[in-house]
Parts: sequence; structure tokens; C-alpha cells
Amino acid sequence: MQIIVRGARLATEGGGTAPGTYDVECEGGRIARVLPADDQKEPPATGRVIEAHGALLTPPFVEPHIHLDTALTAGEPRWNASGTLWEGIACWSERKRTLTREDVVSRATEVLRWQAAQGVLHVRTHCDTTDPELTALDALLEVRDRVRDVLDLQVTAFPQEGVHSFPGGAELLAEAVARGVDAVGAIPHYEDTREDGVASLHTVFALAERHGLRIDAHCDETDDEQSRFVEVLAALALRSGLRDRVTASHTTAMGSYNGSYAHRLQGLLVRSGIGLVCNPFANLNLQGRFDDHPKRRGLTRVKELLGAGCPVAFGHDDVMDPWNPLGTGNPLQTVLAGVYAAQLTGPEEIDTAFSMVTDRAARVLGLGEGYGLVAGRPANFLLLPADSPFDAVRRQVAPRYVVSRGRVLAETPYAPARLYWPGEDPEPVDFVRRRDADSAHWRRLPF
Ligand code: 17E
Ligand code: FE2
Repeated sequence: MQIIVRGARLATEGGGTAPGTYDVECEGGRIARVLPADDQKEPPATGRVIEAHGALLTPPFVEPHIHLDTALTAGEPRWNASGTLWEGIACWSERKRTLTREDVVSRATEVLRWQAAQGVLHVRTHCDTTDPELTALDALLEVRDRVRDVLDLQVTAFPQEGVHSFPGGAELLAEAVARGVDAVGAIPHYEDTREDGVASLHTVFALAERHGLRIDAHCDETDDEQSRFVEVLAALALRSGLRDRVTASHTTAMGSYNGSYAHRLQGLLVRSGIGLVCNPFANLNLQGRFDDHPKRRGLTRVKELLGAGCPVAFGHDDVMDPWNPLGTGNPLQTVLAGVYAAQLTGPEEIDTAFSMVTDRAARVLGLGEGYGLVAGRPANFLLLPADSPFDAVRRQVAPRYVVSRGRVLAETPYAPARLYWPGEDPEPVDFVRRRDADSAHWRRLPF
């Protein structure tokens, strides 16, 4: 059925809202028209009309970095007691031996359903290829096909235990590529030697170039300020011409580099055009574990990279696995963590943080014309009961409607708390400031 949204505020690229309100009309699963709102116009006889009452219409959330193969395995067979990346990898290595295809399909699908219900319609997952059977890889490729009508899933072949330091690691990565992944990954800081780490990146670029794939490397996910593989990744991206088809994930060591080196590196990152993903939950949890006080935050230089014009996104990374025991896959929680961890607390910075799980993340994933509130593009969007991205982040609202391919895929009733303050009539509380309450017309959104 054709959907028409009337009278919505529009989220703009890069954060913020456009002046005025708009009508958005869909046809055949695509956005047909985006026009200034017109209440005089008769709604069409067929189709479903959603009166937005000034609520915020935004392109869907984009999850630029998640591990769907490891999701929902926390505590199996044991919990990550030290909280380090390295013990997490060891826990997962034990769990990996018991994987079946059904096990991975069912956990990955469950988390994708959680994400879809919360408005995530584009996901890039990593999938461990250091398994001689490639069980998880086959499972996630199957999931990618099964969910195709609802959301876009990119699968990255991720050699969790190394390309050159794991027996057969390079062959397994090549086999994963042959089975049809979207992107190739690496983990240079985990390889036995610096030389192995550099060699692994050359291997990955050779594969990506031969098969026309993107690259997304876990890179320098350590507090070791000597871990300097992102310069290699960026230089190869520049020289190969792959440029914005390359992503550097985590890059937490950048938070420990000296200013002189960081300055030089930043220039190379800008020239290379690569995107970066910061995963605040995982790295606030994993990093700093070998520090006494003062303890490092252990995140990449988000504010500086944004300031230099690099495409930077926020990812969730884990949902209930050895690297993060919590999580529901909610991108607004990721943003909230990122705002504090990266100190993006100015009003424009909070809008920017929202864009790091919407259009900035779309840019990192290379979604191009497959994303955005523009006529001709797929009719994928969210109606948020909020005035602005800032407001959505602060009040952590759930999307009233999630529209995918022109149909309502999920809805969350707008349900404020009810306060029975002594001596007063019961009152709804939704954390809108009393002085702004009269202008919050979206409170009239239908249930
Ligand atoms: N594997 C890894 O190397 N780093 C991570 N943050 C996760 C898995 C979640
Ligand atoms: Fe990761």
C-alpha cells in the first residue's frame, strides 16, 4: 500500500532539521515526491496517510559495525573475566568450536529483528573467517539473502585470529571472498609481528582489488601507542584508488598517539578519503584495562577526525557477547555513549552525533543513492516523536513508525509515563520541558 507522510519535519544531512514541514509520498517502494506540507491538499483515496504533526522524519538508522556471528553468546562457555579484547577473543574461540549454521542463523536473525524494530535498515556485519569450516560465514550469507526484502546487510570477512598468524588464515579469507562477501577485513594489531600485520593489509588489498570489494579492517584496537597500522591502511587506500571504499574500524590507539604523529596521520587520513568507525560501548569496556590511574578512555580521536572532515560513524559492535555483556542493538544508545565518550556535547555536536548513525554512517558504508529522503530513492525512513535529532538523542525516543520499502515494518506506540503526584491530577510525563510542551505537536501522533 502506498504511504503518504504529511506534515513532517525533515532531518537534514550532517545533523539538524530543515525549516518548515513536508509531505513525503511513496510509490512502488520508492519515494515519489518530497514537497512542502500542504494541509489544503486532499489526501489520496487509496493508500495509508500518516499525519506526522511536525514529528521528525529521518532516513533509517545505519549500523556500520556489528558482529552478528558472536551476538548473544555472552557467558558461553564462560564470561570474559578480565574484560580485555584478548580474553574476549579466547572466549569466542572456545564457543566457535560448537557453532552450527542454525545456531548462527537464529542468533543473527534475532538481533537483526531487534535492530529493525528500532529503525535500523542498513547493517554491516563482521564475520569471523578463522574457522576451517566457515560455518558462521555460510550462515550470515544465508541471513543476508533471507532479510533482503526488509533490510540491507553487508557481510565483511573478518579474520579474527589473524591472516598470517592463524594456520590457513589467508586461504580461509580467500575462500570467504569466493563464497560472496561484500567486504574484506583484517586485524593487523593481532598478528604476531608488525611485519605480519603489514603483510595482512597487502593481502587484503590484493583480494579486494581482484574481486571489486570494499575493505573494513579492525585496525589498531589496542592502547599500544606503537600500533600504527592505520597509516598503512590509509596509504594503501590512497595508492590503490580504493579510497572511500575503505573503512578503518576501532583505531583506538589513535587516542594514545603523541600530537606530532597524530597531526601527520590526520593529513594522510584526509587525503586517503577513508571512513572511520568508533564503537564507544566496546572500547570504553575493553580499553584501559592494562592502565592504572589515570585510565585512558581508549577511543579514537572522534572530534578531531570530524573537524578535519573525515567520514566518521558510530557502531554498536557487540550485542551480548564476550566483548559487551549488554545491548539491544539500539543506535540511539550508541549515540548517547558516543556523545559522552567523545565529548560531543555542544548542541551542533549532538546533532552531528545523530548523523553518525544516519547519513555519516551511510557514507562510510557507501550506500550512495540507496539512502536518503530524496525522490527516486527507496522508501525507507523513520518517524521519530521528537523535534530534532538533539531531542531524539536526549529523550532516547523509539521510532513511532519504521517504513521499509514503502511499507510499515515496525511501530512503537508513543507512551509517556503517568505521574500520580500527591494532590494533583494524573499527568503524562515524556520529558519534554513544560515550556516547550505546547509546541510539541507530534504528541498528537496516532497510536
Ligand atoms: N573482535 C575484535 O577483534 N574486536 C572487537 N571489538 C570485537 C570482536 C567485538
Ligand atoms: Fe568490531
